[in-house]
Amino acid sequence: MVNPMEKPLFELDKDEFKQEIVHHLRTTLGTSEKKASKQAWWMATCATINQMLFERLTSTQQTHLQKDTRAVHYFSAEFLMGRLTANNLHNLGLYKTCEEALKDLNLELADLCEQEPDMALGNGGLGRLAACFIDSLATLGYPALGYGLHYEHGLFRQEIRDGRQVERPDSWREYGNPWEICRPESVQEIPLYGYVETVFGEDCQVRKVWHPGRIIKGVPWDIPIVGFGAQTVNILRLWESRASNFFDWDVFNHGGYVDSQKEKAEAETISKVLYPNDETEAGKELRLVQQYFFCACSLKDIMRRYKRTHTDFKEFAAQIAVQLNDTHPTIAIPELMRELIDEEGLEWTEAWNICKQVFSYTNHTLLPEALETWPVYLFERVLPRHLEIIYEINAYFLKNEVDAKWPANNEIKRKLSIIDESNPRRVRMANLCVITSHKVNGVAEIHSKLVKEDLFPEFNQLWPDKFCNVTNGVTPRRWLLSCNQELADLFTETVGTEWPLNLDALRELAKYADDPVFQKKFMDIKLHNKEKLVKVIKAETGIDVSADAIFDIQIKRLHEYKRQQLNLLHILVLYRRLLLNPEYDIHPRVFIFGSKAAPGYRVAKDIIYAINKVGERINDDPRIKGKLKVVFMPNYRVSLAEKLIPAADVSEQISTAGYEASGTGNMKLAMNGAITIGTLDGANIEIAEEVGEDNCVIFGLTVEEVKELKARGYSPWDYYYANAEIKSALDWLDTDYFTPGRPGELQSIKKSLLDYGDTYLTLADFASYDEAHQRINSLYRDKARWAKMAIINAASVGKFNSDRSIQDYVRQIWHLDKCDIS
Ligand code: GL9
Repeated sequence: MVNPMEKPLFELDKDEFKQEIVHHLRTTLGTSEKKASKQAWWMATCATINQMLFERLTSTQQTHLQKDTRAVHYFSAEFLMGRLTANNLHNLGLYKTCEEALKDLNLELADLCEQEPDMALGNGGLGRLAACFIDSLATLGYPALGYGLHYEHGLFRQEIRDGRQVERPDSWREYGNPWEICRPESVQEIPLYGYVETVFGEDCQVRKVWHPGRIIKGVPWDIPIVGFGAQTVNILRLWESRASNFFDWDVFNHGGYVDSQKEKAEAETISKVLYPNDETEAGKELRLVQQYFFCACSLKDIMRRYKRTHTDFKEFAAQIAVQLNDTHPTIAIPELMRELIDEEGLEWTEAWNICKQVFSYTNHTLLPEALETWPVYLFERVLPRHLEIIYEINAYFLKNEVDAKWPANNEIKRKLSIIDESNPRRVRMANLCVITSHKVNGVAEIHSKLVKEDLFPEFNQLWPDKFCNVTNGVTPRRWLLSCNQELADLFTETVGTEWPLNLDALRELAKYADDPVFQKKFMDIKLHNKEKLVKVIKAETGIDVSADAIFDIQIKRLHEYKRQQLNLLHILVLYRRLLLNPEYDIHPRVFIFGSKAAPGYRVAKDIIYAINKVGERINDDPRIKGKLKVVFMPNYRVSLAEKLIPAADVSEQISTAGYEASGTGNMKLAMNGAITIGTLDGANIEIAEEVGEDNCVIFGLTVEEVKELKARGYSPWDYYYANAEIKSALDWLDTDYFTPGRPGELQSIKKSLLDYGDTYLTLADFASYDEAHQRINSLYRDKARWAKMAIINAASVGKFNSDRSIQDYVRQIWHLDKCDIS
């Protein structure tokens, strides 16, 4: 069916599209129709798409320059883009044209799209949020640039061997990537290491001169970001590190060819790999160097652009907004100070005033282990001049702000200081962010409240207007239009073509929530998506599952606070019930997991192992007659999420209240008609408000109750002894029932839940979680009731469009104007 929302934006019809693809196959790829591999056909298709993309890219960049627009610069160590082919086609309005052109060539577009490796330059929610945000910025027509790192290897590929996670390198650009453009004309040189000299000028002024020990070259790669409707094409600029020619020649001329190669390898290490840690600070020198490298390149790039139309810095803050995506790019603050003072000759106060207006900071987590701090000695060695600047900012802040408000209060000073005075002394990046930024936002209502009240209460007293909330969102173009085309077509038929831009338009669907004809259409699509997933599961894991079962999905990074172990414990209890009572009445259920663990996070990896081992036993047990299946999908990533989400009946959002800042998978699943089983945490709270408490299943302790229980003194043993099912399930893990001949292999999970105190209150929430699952079971059996809930979910999540998030940022923080592209 031709999608009626697709207005042809370019006068390229099917036959011309076809000709262009063949043309590129021959001239760009150097092959022929007879010999071409699928990969070559995919590349030729991308080259054709690029023809149209580049035209728009050029006109956008020219217009922004001509109109001298204010722009936001989104600084992020991660951009989890996934695949771009289908998305670019949808946003250009050319998906169906391309699909038909390829059909004429006996090719399937969807099949060619599978050739594209994911661009996995991020760990999880934080990186994917950045990707959704740059899509929305382009869609809404705001001048914006994404700035980040061009990692040669993105997040590791996960293999499962005998149930265990094994990390393999990801090589997303091994055979070239058609979406990136190298820009050698905008290369930057970045200093590192060395020492600082104090110089007294003729005017008796003291100047600081940094003599770096090394210079690294930063090479920019641009990824065009097409907005939906393709008016604006912005860029994502990613920096790759190389050895600077200057240093190479020096060593080379002294006969040091081998040394020069070493230098080259060292320089290239900087952008080699993405750190795979999610919500934990790595604390490694290379990580600090990565952060500095991309921030310094980006700021120099901003300066270069600014200077095309300005001769002084009076307009700088009016033209430039920089958003710091978490503390990872904090080093941009002292770097801009250094540029303005040391390189451009501004006065300290002048530079500081500019920084305060330019920067704003998004906090993404309250977990203490995620708050970045760097040892002072490391800073001193890698970035000596920046340390001096930080000391100066700190002294100024403690004297003029802290001492003015709390005179002679050393305790508060110690707490708010950028320097943590313990041994070794450390630089607190979050404090530097809060002190400098004009706005600090959390990512969901509850999270923003906790940022103010629990994380930064004194800063909030100092500057109450600084703190605000911007609830996260996701782009409905990727997470509905592109990944669930049948449902998208049904929505377009029902409410018209506007919903990918104005997701609130889906509210109309609620009118049909009780209509049996519409319910059937909706649920038939869900069934079809489940049938497609059944095949993927079989191909990836060899496990047979039935599309008639409830597909219950938990997909997210593995972390104890996200509580995959709670899901597992419940599966064990269900399994036991079925063994004890073969008549135990439940609707068949498939529990599906997708998750990567940080390579150094032992318990997380043990949980993956346990899920796989418990799954093997359950899936092979004829006694339970297929009522229960457990599937662990290897290598969870964006492109796999696009297959799982449209097929989900139940969305597991079960973090301990107060720990998940927002979550964004929760939004994508609800958008595709899954019912949330969730705690009152992060954006779950706002989702429940939007869809109504009748249309989701809420359980567990609230933030307040979690705090109270912890204050009272929580003992997991109480629950272990009081609840016989919990006890039996946990004791089972000590046996060799799931790991025949190797007892004790699953012990660490029981230990973490009992001996180590169950930090995330898994056992405390178990009974409530179990009861919630029984509600799910009975709701599902009422087919009409379930269909109605699913429809209302899809109809009610307009708020979680990332376009709305971006409008909130614009209104509260960036103050940008839209720019029409002629
Ligand atoms: C996270 C939070 O944990 C999520 O709850 C939130 O939705 C996202 C986006 O705001 O940010 N913070 C964080 O460090 N990660 C998140 O997912 N982890 C990474 O992706 C590295």
